[in-house]
Amino acid sequence: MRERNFNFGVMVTILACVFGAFSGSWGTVWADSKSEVELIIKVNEKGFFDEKDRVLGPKNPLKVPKGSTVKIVFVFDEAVKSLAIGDVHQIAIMAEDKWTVESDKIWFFNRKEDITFIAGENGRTHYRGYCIIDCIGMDHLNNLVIEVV
Ligand SMILES: [Cu+2]
Repeated sequence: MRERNFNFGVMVTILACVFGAFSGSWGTVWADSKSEVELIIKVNEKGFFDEKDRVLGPKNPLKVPKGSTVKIVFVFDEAVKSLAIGDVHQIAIMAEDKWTVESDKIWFFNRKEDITFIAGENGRTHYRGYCIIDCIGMDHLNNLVIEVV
């Protein structure tokens, strides 16, 4: 009887571990909206735009909840008729303490890249996004603003 109970305990522990591993890998599905934020940002020679084509910048900052995992998907959005269709962009996000994360390059044949970070980690309150490649739109791709709220 004792041994049975012991085995049952082990089984529960194993199940708990398996469940824990699964819930971890399915975190994106189960997480509530506050802990995970996904933003899609279009990048073109005119600047950074949200999904509704509103220009993003100091007058229209992105706001992300403190402590949330923020995934930003940068999408290459140059018009086919524009010279900038041949451009390459690579976006860096820098916090006020100079902590930086960079996307991989986006261009005509690789249109989407994402970055992920924890909003407000180490007391950070805001981030700035800019293209680190000399491109046609470089004067407009220098002031994406992300505020931690
Ligand atoms: Cu660029």
